[in-house]
Amino acid sequence: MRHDWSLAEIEALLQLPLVDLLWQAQQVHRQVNPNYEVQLASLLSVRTGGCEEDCAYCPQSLHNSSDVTGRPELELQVEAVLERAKAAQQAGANRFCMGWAWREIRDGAPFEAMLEMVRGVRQLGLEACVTAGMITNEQAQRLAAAGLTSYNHNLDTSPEHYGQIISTRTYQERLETLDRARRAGLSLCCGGIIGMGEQLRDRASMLQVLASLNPHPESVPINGLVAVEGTPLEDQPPFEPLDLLRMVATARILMPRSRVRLSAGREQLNREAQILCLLAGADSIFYGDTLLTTANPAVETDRALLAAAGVQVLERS
Ligand code: SAM
Ligand code: DTB
Ligand code: SF4
Repeated sequence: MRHDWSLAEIEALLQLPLVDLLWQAQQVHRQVNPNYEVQLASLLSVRTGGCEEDCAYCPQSLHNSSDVTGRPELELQVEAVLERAKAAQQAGANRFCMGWAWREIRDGAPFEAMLEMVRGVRQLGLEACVTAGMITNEQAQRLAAAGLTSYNHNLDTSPEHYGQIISTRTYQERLETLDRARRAGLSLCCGGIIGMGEQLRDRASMLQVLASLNPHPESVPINGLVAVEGTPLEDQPPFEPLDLLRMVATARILMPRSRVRLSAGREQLNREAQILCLLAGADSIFYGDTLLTTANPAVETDRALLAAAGVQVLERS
């Protein structure tokens, strides 16, 4: 397990002839996941929109004119959220991820409700993941005590490209949030996005920061930008599916034991591109017809995809 990958090494991996990159990644993947088990993680937006941060990709930012109104307000609806978790479990999910469009967690009734939601999801026997912005040490500890499996906080892009994407939160603050979650004993879910105008070097640089974390994040979501109308990135050209495949394969090589999650952007990948990702190292997908605010493939479509690929669904982790 290495944490000292150089930028040059990672750039070289990302630029290998595709067949060679896939072969290397497959060897690692098959060794750590011989049954090609894929974890199904369902997402629910508990608190949608109105976020103070100015993330250029995000439809939920107050700074963007994207319309995310009309979503049910679930912040204090513990029972309604747990009903959704049960439904996700019945559909086959084994991880339930909940999102809050917040800059940071603030103490108070919505946070107490979040803790209840985490307890409830864990009682169902599901893994629970929360993504809700920056946290304090005490909040991280309370989440851990409630049984939270994992805290999601993405790097999004490289330190070098970051200034083009977000101005209201620093890269260093992100790393500090990750450190607080880690010190509270939480697993980390941390990854990023491609297709935001970054160079290959930026992709390598983001992967380098991820792989330098010790231990590696237990879960690494690789997102392709969903270019949403009303965001500054609405006119970005679509990401190249094979570039997403290269990110997945390289993440698998750099972080052999991490769960590499094929995340946003699957609606822009055909079935064959997704199967290549499952072959090259992705061992999790978001499952359910919406991500937070945008569309994800239908459950039946994903069942058919997994069957066509011949992979197994992870029953219990
Ligand atoms: N507010 C919290 C935060 O930023 O940490 C949690 C929610 S935020 C929506 C979670 C992650 O979703 C972001 O860090 C980003 O990586 C991803 N994301 C958001 N909008 C996206 C988009 N349009 N395309 C791809 N990924 C996106
Ligand atoms: C992650 O890396 N991707 C998920 C999850 N973690 C929270 C979110 C994707 C959001 C895509 C845009 C939307 O649906 O709003
Ligand atoms: Fe969106 Fe999270 Fe950024 Fe808020 S902090 S704008 S919810 S990505």
